[in-house]
Amino acid sequence: MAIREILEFPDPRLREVGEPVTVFDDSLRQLVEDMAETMYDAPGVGLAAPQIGVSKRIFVIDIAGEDEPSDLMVFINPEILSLDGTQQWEEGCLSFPGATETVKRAEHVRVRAQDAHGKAFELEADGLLAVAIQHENDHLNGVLMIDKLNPIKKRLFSRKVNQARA
Ligand code: GNR
Ligand code: NI
Repeated sequence: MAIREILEFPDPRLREVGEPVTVFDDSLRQLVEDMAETMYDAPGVGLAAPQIGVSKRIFVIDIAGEDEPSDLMVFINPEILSLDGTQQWEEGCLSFPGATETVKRAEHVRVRAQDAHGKAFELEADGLLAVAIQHENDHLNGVLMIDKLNPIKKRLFSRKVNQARA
């Protein structure tokens, strides 16, 4: 187990499109464990492999509250099957530390993915879980939350990111 360094915007590795996972072996499961440990340490509700410099189609999510037992979800080679409705959520991203902004996304998502053993599953989500799935899936395509903002919010968000760094 190891905590990995989280890359920050504008690291160009955050813009790469992740490669599908083809081998489900112990080294993959070690990588997933490192991702979970890094996410819990941050702490964050999700983490995508490109955020630790691994250009693969893998993300982890845990939206359990502070007083709830942890509930790690692992998504490998995810495919979004459907998106419905809209919702706005105040989002943060570990690659933009110290800043949040409201992002418009689908309210309801259906996703198919594989677990760390290669077993396929399907999931329907709404609320924060749906937001997190869309946010993490975007990372696998080199898309970041700043790309989802209109020009005014983008300006505000950039200022908050720079202030948090100063
Ligand atoms: O920790 C995180 N919080 C969060 C809050 C609202 C919507 C999405 C997220 S994901 C983020 C962690 C992260 O950067 N994942 O890529
Ligand atoms: Ni993020």
